[in-house]
Amino acid sequence: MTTDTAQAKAALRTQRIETPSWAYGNSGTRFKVFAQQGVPRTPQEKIDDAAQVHRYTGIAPSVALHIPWDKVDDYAALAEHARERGVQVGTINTNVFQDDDYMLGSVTNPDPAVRKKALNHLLECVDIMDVTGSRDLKLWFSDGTNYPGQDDIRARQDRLAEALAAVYERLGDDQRFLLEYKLFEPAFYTTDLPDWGTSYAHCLKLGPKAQVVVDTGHHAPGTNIEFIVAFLLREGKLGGFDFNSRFYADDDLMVGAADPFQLFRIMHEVIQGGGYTDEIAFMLDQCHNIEPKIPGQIRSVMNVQEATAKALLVDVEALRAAQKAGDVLGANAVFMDAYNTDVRPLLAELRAEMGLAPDPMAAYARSGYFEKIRDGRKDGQAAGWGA
Ligand code: LRH
Ligand code: MN
Ligand code: MN
Repeated sequence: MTTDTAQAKAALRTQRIETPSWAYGNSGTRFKVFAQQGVPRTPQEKIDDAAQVHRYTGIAPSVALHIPWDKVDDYAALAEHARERGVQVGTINTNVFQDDDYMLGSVTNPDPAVRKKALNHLLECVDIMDVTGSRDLKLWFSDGTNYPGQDDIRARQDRLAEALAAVYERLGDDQRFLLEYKLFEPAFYTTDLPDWGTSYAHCLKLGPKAQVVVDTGHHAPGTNIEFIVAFLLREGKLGGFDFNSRFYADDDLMVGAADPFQLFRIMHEVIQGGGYTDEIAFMLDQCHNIEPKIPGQIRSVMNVQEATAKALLVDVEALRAAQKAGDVLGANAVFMDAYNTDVRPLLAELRAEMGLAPDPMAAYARSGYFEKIRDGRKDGQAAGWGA
């Protein structure tokens, strides 16, 4: 390993990972939501919990909101609350999937009144961004059909394009939207934005403020996600990630839990493709159904950090030389060498240099914060996924 660890550490100091407000609230599957002790009762308390993740990792300084799950009367005050806790409000996530009106779709619904309602919500979310100072609007649509013949596939694309153009128009100079795709669920026959190519085509037509976001749980099993990342970065169309991991479908498990090697391969493409910058939003999109939530987020942030550290340790010079020489096994060995490096001592050292405890999980456990919220938040249960 000839790569300078000081260089890797300097790069790791600049890393920023955004945690999602909904990870802190109760969540579950469609079979059962298991309520946990001490979960936040308000958006403010979700931000308080997110601030704990930043406090112990040092690299999670913003929290994404989901509207209306995090609806408040005064977003300026909410942003101020975040600043007081040492974090910022980040991406604003839209929600046009939890209203009876959206049974047959939101912006692609055959009924123009429903389309209008959905579009109004998206535009209201941009109003919120103006107040919170958020740069990114995340758009995910549950739109699609369950049965062949149910609706016109091309007409739905037209309706989608029309709504996206209206949102694009509304964006300020320093704002962008990130367009998310997902293979299936809740629609099972067609999904109106099923893959990166569809998202890319819509974004390309609109311009630079429309970018694709890759949710790592939204692909068919076996999909080569790092190829998608490499391609989108090359085209200047990768806006960010929703990180999580999956064994089967959109499992929303902790990133790096199911397949840490995949996460390493993705981070390798990010770094080599020039995507290790603030221009790319590195977000978590997860639920902690059976594990405690704040430690679940801390562990996830650490998993991304570990994969990043390994990717930063790839001896790129040796890799390029082997690739150029057609040395298949040599190139693969350089790659695997970095992946197989135990970066935990390096990260512990980095944290000490940053004035943090070397083991964020242990430091949080010792802090007494959980006992405080368990005892203090007794009168109510927070809105989270499915609220
Ligand atoms: C959809 C999704 C999208 C939503 C979030 C709660 O599966 O990934 O990003 O906003 O889950
Ligand atoms: Mn997502
Ligand atoms: Mn998802």
